[in-house]
Amino acid sequence: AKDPVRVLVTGAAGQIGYALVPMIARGVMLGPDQPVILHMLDIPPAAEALNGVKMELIDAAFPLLKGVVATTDVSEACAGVNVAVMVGGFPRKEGMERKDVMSKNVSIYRSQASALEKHAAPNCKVLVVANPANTNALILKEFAPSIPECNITCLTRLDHNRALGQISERLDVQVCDVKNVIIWGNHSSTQYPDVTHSTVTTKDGEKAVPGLVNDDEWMKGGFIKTVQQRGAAIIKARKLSSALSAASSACDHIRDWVIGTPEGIWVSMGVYSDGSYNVPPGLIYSFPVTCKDGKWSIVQGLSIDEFSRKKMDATAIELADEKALAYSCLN
Ligand code: NAX
Repeated sequence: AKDPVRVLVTGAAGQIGYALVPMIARGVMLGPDQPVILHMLDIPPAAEALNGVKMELIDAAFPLLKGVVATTDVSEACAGVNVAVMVGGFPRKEGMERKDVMSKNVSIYRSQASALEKHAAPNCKVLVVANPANTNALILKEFAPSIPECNITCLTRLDHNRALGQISERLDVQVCDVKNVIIWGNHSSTQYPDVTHSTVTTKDGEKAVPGLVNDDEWMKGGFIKTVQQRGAAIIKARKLSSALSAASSACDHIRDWVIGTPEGIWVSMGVYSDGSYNVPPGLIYSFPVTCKDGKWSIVQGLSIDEFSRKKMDATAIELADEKALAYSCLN
């Protein structure tokens, strides 16, 4: 039998946490033969609720679940973890300035970076979900210099999956037959969902999505907007933000990273830019990646048209601006 993998979920008493921990305990994230030990962190006001989640995990009698740590102590939460999913953060409340929210999250991600650096297993893989996801991941990277930068990522897989979903609905094809959409940039409304290179598997082979859709106005307008604004649409409908889709996408992100992407398929991940596609280095930016042997690499050589270039640059500018704001909160 395999040794258990320790998976940290921060903000585990929250909405996404409640959807995510049972998925992890069922093997959705790391596979049906991989035992796990869940480490759940939340803050003291949520300690009782967190303990309730622990009780439910015990009650569900998951065969793969070999232990549960539920704590409000960051060091204890990070001890020996192999995977860290950072869902905890400070939400934007009505009337709050952008800078105030940033400042709260910078201080959270700064201290959790140090705790991971000190206590996590070497080679721990980190996924930041909490918003502003890209910039929280960047702060985490800056304050955990001993964690290899390739181990620090943020979630744009939900946006990626939303794009697959929209194409599938539009073309009335199975979502599993749609592939290779791209989310470029920030997990925010400036993200650029790009279908230029995506294809659909049909009985007559692979067909390019732009040709099948054959509606430039939709691809450059309605489609992009729907994906960008999907989070807001969910809030409007549910009076709560996306949770099950976020949790499921976080599992997809880690699973593909650890186990590898299928041949011929790429996915979107927020990773530290190396300057590929002329995206400024020093930002956590969402790129198309393939994964193998536990490592991601950016898909190279895709053609970028003028429309795409503009969108990719605009979201990079927003990220540079967020980075500057985050740094201004450090003093
Ligand atoms: P909730 O408010 O339900 O849960 C957040 C939890 O984090 C709470 O239990 C809170 O007590 C805890 N928390 C706060 N500060 C903490 C700290 N310092 N250490 C540990 N835990 C702490 O929010 P939820 O709906 O679960 O969303 C969580 C985060 O995901 C938010 O920042 C949200 O904006 C972000 N999202 C990111 C998405 C993505 O695709 N990257 C999509 C979904 C979601 O909107």
